[in-house]
Amino acid sequence: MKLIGSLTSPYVRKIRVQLLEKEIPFEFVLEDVWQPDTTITQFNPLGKVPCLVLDGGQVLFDSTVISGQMEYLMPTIPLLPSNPNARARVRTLEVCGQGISDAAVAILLENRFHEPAHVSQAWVVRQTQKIHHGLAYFQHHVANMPGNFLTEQFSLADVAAGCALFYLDFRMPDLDWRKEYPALKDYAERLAVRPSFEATRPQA
Ligand SMILES: N[C@@H](CCC(=O)N[C@@H](CS)C(=O)NCC(=O)O)C(=O)O
Repeated sequence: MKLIGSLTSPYVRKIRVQLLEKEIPFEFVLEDVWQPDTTITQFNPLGKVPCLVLDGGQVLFDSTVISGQMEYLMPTIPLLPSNPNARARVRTLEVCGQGISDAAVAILLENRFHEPAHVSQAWVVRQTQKIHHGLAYFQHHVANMPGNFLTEQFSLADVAAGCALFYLDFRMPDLDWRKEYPALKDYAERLAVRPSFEATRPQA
């Protein structure tokens, strides 16, 4: 099985963390989708990573599709509960993590593709609000959970949340989210020491 991605993408990291947590071996193939000679569209017509090439040759893209299919194909060390309601709760939290990453990426690209004078502040504010609302939602869940995670046990929700929180550290350090969301600070410390997160820290 081959995972195509970059060392900085929060979406790629989500799949790397998931596969490490599940102890599934995979080949990691680096691809810079921003280079003109990228061949990524051979795998994903949308030109995005992650893409997962299964041993039989089938290609999956979009990290949420990949994460769900990995749980289905490799049910040992599950990161999703079997109860349908509990499962939907975890997947909704996973998408919240995804959305925080989406908002941070949208801000990054707004700044990357515009001269400073043409950056839309209204757009940046809108995306920043999504980040804050997502963080508040996570904080609410962590604060109401007697264990250490967003739900009863470590799951895809925590994988996505960790990838989003650490992506904010990496790309938006000035946001300083730990000050405003102290319960998430402790939560992130618990996630950061997991070998799966340690092994996948983003590198510029
Ligand atoms: N919803 C997608 C988002 C993937 C995504 O946006 N990946 C970025 C890397 S961080 C990318 O490849 N961007 C290239 C582009 O937008 O053209 C997922 O969850 O996999």
